[in-house]
Amino acid sequence: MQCENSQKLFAEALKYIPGGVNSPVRAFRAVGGNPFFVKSAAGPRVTDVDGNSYIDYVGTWGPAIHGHAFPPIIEAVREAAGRGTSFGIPNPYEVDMARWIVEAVPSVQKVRMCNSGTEAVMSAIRLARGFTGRDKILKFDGCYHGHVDSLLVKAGSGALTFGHPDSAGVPTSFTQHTIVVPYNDEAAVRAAFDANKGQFAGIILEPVAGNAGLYAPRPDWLEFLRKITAEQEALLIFDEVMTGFRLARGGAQEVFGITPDLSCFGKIIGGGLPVGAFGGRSEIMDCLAPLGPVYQAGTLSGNPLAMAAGLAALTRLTPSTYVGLEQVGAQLEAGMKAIAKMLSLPMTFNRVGSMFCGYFAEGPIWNLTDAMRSDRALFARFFHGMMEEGVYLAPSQFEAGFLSTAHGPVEIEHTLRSAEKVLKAIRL
Ligand code: HOZ
Repeated sequence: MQCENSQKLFAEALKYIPGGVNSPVRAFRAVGGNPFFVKSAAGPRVTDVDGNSYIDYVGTWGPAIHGHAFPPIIEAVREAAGRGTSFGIPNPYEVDMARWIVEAVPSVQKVRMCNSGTEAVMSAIRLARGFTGRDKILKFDGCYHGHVDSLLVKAGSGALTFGHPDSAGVPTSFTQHTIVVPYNDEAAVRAAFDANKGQFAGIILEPVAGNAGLYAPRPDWLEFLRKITAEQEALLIFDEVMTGFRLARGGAQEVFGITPDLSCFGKIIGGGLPVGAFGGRSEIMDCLAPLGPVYQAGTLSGNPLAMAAGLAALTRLTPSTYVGLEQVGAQLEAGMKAIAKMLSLPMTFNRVGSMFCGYFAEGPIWNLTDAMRSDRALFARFFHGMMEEGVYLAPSQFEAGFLSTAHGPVEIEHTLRSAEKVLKAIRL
């Protein structure tokens, strides 16, 4: 495989950018080697600056639900850009976006736009504290909610991949109000509430945990969290930055039938442009400035390009989108499980709709401790073997894979053929 141009760019990037990347998850340090540089992307594929083309399961870490360079998004951005790229004054797209989200997600009566998932979560936490007058937040190990200071405690994603789940640079006093317990563990949540009576502003979680690989909520887990937060007058905050509009039009909360108090969004709602949003019941959202005392702001919030791109993406999501994604996901899952069985490989393939992760470990995998059992050296060999076959997975065991409407039977068959070949070659 030719990689001269990518290597040259990476050497240059290393001179000016820490680690050569603008977000750690793009680095290949957990699997070895160097990242490639993208020249272009279309549909289910990315093409690098050396001309190698890959079926892409990163999907820009979630936003690309329609595949890359989706024509309606490109057109919408072009049209919006022609009228100006930012105003710092309200624009009509913001109203359309807010209405669209409120109509799609019944728990959201009002929504505020911001510029990233991190900002959405940071703001939702501040709002929960302002609304309840309490400081403590309960989170789960392996869940990642962006690089918010107070939530970089036993965090997933790059923080976990690169061995810093509790980031340096965050004063202990910033995290003293963050209590962390294992995902899918009711007893631990009960004990945390008992030990901190009347002090929790809320619980924040990914309703499907997608930042330590992927694990689903156990049956009744989300119902339990809804019940205990209501009893304890704490808020239930769903981080749907990944799952929102991906698992269903109304996100994971629609799939599992739960009504959170606050929800955080990002990724898909920006159509690939920088975006975030958080929303919930009016009585909570109206605590935000300028109506209330909780301050939150942003020069580029509601940016017309991001709103136009996001609306182009959201308005193309139909019931058949999710039926199609489920079919493709089921084909991938069945194929991967059959290969593991045929090769007697200890492998667990977790999938919820169009999000998935294969662990090199016996299942079930319900939390971070389970996920940590995966053979990461084997994953690294699998990752590079798949790249050789023209399939790009996230360069870490602790990330979810994403399917798009542009992935079809052709891509899945190629992926399965490649996986069988690579696994046969590297199996222990
Ligand atoms: N949630 C994404 C990965 N788990 C974030 C991507 C990034 O950190 O760049």
